[in-house]
Amino acid sequence: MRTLISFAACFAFVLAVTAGANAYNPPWPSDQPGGTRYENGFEFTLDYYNDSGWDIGDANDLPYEVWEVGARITHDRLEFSIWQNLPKDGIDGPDSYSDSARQVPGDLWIVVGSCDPFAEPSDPDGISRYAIALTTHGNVVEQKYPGEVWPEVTEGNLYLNAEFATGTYEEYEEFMRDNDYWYWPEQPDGDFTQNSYMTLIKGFEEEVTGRSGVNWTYEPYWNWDEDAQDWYEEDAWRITGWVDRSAIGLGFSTDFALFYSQSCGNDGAAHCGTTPPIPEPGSLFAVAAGLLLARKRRR
Ligand SMILES: [Ca+2]
Ligand SMILES: [Ca+2]
Ligand SMILES: [Ca+2]
Repeated sequence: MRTLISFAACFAFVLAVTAGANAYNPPWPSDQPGGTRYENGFEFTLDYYNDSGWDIGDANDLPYEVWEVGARITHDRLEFSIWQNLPKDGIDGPDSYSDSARQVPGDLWIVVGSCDPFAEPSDPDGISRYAIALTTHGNVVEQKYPGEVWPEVTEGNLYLNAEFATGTYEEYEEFMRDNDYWYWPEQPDGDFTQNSYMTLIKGFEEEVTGRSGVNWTYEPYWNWDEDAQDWYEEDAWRITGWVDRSAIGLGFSTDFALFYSQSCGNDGAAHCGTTPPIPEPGSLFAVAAGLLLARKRRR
């Protein structure tokens, strides 16, 4: 029963487009996923479009979709940007457990010390994992976690040793694979019947305030319509924010990974980056010498 309901929800789109060949072969960017886009010093990793459901119910002609996740490294901060389409308050639609459930955005997961967004925290390997609450929420996917009471988290705050919930819908990967649809990234559990992406914070050891922040902006995304062979604007929300590098131990020449998925856990998107190396003393000297020279010339 769960399977049937979930197909009616997140997978309704698959039934609608199965007849069309190459439904996931947009002309641009042809190198999704793993393609890169640059904007204002940000580097974005492009996810597939439409590796998630659309038409999640007649009332909401809206897919569960994530298009890209990216980062910009400044001296003090890691800044992030996520382009996806759920509004902050979420929307009502069916899921595997109920005809009407609230689907909400997930939280941001940050792995420091590895490019693998699913790397387990490990002291000897210098890998740690952090979460930033992208919305203020508590126990929002209670259908999957009956009886559990999650602590409330606050939009923009940083959480240490956070526990993650996984997706609400089941068998997404299996269905996509069996129907030759693409999705990315691979989930880490090797189980094609469970949506094991990290979605929402469901517990934590420590809450850190004032070291991170989140901002939501309505910003349409250009999507490709395979049937019409043309671009169209999709309702979308962009989530941007920042975290102090020192708050997450993100030093020089260090790999990090960002991961985001909505509460249904179907479409996930990941980005890997590396922070710049320690500036060499020689280059600092050159900068200092240049400044002195400039001052001397101005005199
Ligand atoms: Ca996607
Ligand atoms: Ca899985
Ligand atoms: Ca994806």
